[in-house]
Amino acid sequence: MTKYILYGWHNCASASIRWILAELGVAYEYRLVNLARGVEEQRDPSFRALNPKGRVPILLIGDEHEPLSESGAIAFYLGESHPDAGLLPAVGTPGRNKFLETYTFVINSHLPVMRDWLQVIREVEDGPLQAAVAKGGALPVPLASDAAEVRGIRKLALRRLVANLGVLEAELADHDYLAFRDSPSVIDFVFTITTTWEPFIHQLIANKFPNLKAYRERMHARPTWAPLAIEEKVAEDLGPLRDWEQEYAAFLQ
Ligand SMILES: N[C@@H](CCC(=O)N[C@@H](CS)C(=O)NCC(=O)O)C(=O)O
Repeated sequence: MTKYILYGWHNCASASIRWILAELGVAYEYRLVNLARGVEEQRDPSFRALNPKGRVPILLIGDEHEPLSESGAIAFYLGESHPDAGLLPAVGTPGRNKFLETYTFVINSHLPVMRDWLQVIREVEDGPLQAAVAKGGALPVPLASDAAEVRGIRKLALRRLVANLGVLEAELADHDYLAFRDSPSVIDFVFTITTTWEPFIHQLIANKFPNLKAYRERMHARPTWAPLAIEEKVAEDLGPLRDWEQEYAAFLQ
């Protein structure tokens, strides 16, 4: 019997959970929630009953189908529930505290900045988020009301992103994986997925952060990555900057 059911959508926070499940070699049922503009299954009341925040991923656990949302919580839960895989140092073992430090940094500092950058991109593509919110009364909360504010948020997000990546770059100076480890932990999968969300971020890493670039390649060389990348429709091509991104090109230097 399948112990887990995962709700997700292509190349987003749920992909890190799929990657961890693949690493664990655990069978699960996967249910796609179509987040595409105009479909937006995340607004459906039956989905909201599982996660009132209206977001993926959600993991249903065990025969009771207990729902757990938040990629950080799910990754931690899976690491702890499958100790033999060594993807999360147990309480009282070496490296546990450093793991918690980096884990919290990625969840607390890196993920919200990625969200700010991506959310304003969506705002540019869709028009003001207020309209999207009015449509469904749903998250995401409106971020910006005019173009100047959008630019300000993007620039602040990029400054914070560069600072955050600098912290992780330093961690990788003497170690192959985050949290000063020589083997992967759950946070490596949570972080690495974020580097495929947006070509500009990938480009930032390729240009400015050699340790992170090598680390990203190391993570993508894992046998579990290639099949997942195909299923998640991840584009590896760096591609040229889009017109509106030119304004931020200085951050890539
Ligand atoms: N903090 C949450 C964020 C999850 C999240 O934002 N998921 C996005 C897809 S990557 C989503 O469901 N978006 C739907 C929406 O915002 O309406 C986590 O890490 O799980």
